Amino acid sequence: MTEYFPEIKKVEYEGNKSRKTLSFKHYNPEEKVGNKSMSDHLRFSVAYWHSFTDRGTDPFGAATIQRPWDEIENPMSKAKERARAAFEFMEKLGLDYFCFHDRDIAPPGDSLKETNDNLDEIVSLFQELMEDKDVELLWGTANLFEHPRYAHGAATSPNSEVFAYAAAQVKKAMEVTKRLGGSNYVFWGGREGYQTLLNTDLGLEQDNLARFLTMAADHAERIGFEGQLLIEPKPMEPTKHQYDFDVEHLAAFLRRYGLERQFKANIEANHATLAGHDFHHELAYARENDLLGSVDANQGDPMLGWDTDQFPTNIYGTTLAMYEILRNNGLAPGGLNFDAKVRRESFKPRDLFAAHIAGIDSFAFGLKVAHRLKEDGVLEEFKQDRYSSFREEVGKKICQNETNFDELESYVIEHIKEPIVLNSGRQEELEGLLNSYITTTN
Ligand code: XLS
Ligand code: NI
Ligand code: NI
Repeated sequence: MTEYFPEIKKVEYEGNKSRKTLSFKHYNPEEKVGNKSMSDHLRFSVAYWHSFTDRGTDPFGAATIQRPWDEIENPMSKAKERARAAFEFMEKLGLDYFCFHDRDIAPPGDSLKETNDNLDEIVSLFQELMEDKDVELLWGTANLFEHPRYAHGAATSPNSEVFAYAAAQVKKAMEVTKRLGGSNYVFWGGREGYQTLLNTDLGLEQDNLARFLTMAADHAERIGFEGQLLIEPKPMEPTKHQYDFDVEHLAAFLRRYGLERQFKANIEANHATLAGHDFHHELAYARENDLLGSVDANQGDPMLGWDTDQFPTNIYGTTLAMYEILRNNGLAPGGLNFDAKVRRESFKPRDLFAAHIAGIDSFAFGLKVAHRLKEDGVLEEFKQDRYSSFREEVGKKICQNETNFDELESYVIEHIKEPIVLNSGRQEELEGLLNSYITTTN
């Protein structure tokens, strides 16, 4: 059997004293953190598009990425070799899951029928490889943004034939996701939005998006797909304004169209920052709204204003993310998908391994810190105390919806002595405390 990455051996856990770059310092899959193993907490997944299909082009430059299947000309043979190499990669890293778009894994044909046949052939190979390498599918999705037919959008295109084509494409993508035993199915509406309101019927586009998602949920039920349906918010890029701007917009949209029970959110760190939030905010907001389904784990560059999709290495960020995820009782059936790509200057296969190792270790480290923080209960205790006035007297009445403005006015006149005494927010003290948890050896 061909070995595609002979220079890389199986990546092992060596502990945090090791300086061997291609080893895990923190991720020890079987090690228990609380009552679950690290691999059960983290459910890491590789993103097929960035890691195996992307070529490292940018608006100014050609492909730079070097991969063992580069020289193969025939598109189907190339797709097969790429798949075999991808599964070797996952096995060597001990990754349990992967995610894909329909068009990442198989080349398009001249008609939808031919395209679907190509997809089916590759999916059969995936079935074999998944069994052989013990890897599962976290989620599948359809690429509804690359082909020129989607220039004006897919479900929100002004052209009804494009809507129909997108529906047919999603139908097939859901069916192959089911065939591969996918735990989730994702909708990311990169072109579901607008560039200018001068040419856009906002009301019809939003209604059509809801119609599309309703049909998709119905289809999932009809074919017996039991996975979780996820929508991935992103405020912009490629479209100027995208309808699933952030979790809050998504929550309002789902409730407006009665879809809140069928869908959850797939939250991407770099999309949160593009929306002017931090990752922590989006996770917390989703958790509070019972929408936290899965995570696209990456990070942006604070100096650059776009979706740079870098591997997550900021341990402060991964700690806070894992804190929210633990408070959510984990992500399953969702997981942590590395929707991240190596820089185009990091073009060797070794870079792809090193990038995943850095991301995996950053989240494993964050998990361990977050677990201690949660067990000790320091932040939650502080919050309990901060809001304690809502558990007694007038505060209790407010929370039990048992008062009104008239009564509150009388309460102020009769009982409140000014100035009202406030407690300090103690932000810096808490930040120092968080740092002390991060710097305590894991
Ligand atoms: C793009 C998105 C995309 C989705 C899947 O910014 O992150 O990669 O995750 O279509
Ligand atoms: Ni993503
Ligand atoms: Ni993204």
